[in-house]
Amino acid sequence: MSDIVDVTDLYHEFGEERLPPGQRETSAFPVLSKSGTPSVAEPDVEVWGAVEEPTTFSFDEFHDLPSETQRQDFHCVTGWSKFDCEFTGVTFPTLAEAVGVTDDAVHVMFHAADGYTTDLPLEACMRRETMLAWGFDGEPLSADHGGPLRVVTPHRYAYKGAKWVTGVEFLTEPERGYWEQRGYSVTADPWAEERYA
Ligand SMILES: Nc1nc2c(c(=O)[nH]1)N[C@H]1C(S)=C(S)[C@@H](COP(=O)(O)O)O[C@H]1N2
Ligand SMILES: [Mo]
Repeated sequence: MSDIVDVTDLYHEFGEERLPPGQRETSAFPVLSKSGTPSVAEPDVEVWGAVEEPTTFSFDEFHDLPSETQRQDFHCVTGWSKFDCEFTGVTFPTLAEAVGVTDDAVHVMFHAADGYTTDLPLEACMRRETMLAWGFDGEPLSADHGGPLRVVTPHRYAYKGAKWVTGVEFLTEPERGYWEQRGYSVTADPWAEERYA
């Protein structure tokens, strides 16, 4: 894998240290799922809402969009951070460009095969490091970590990254996802320790 885009320095925008406050670094990659690993073969990715071209991508069509590999950090709200993860996939701005986001879009809801949802303001998504990833460290992303396709958000706590993602909904009004309805932060900036709302 050549030409890895290193975004591990993005913390400069948010804080002093690469490791956000209250986090400890781990080399392991724990699995956190609300209800186990669903069996997902090759999901369609449906994109709808405030877009010019609502589109359902087959996994192959999605895979054919322009993609890249990034070196990223991963921060779980329960207190662990894993540095230097290599994720391969489609950046959120690339997806947004493909469907044509309309001017009234302000928020995004991600939908997943296990019923999980998570929401973010549009501007937190429209960043290169928000990716829909199918590869991890040069291999297909494993099922436990959200394979075939998951979202990663290295600038936000990792609950913003829906595993087994099946849908991206552009919203004209904010709505709350699974953990956000249960008291977790909508914005979820790790350097501001935005864990709870
Ligand atoms: N579909 C789905 N995505 C999910 C979750 C989940 O339960 N279901 N858990 C979230 C949480 S709380 C975290 S910390 C990360 C964990 O990703 P990992 O299991 O690859 O470490 O996935 C997030 N995405
Ligand atoms: Mo989490």
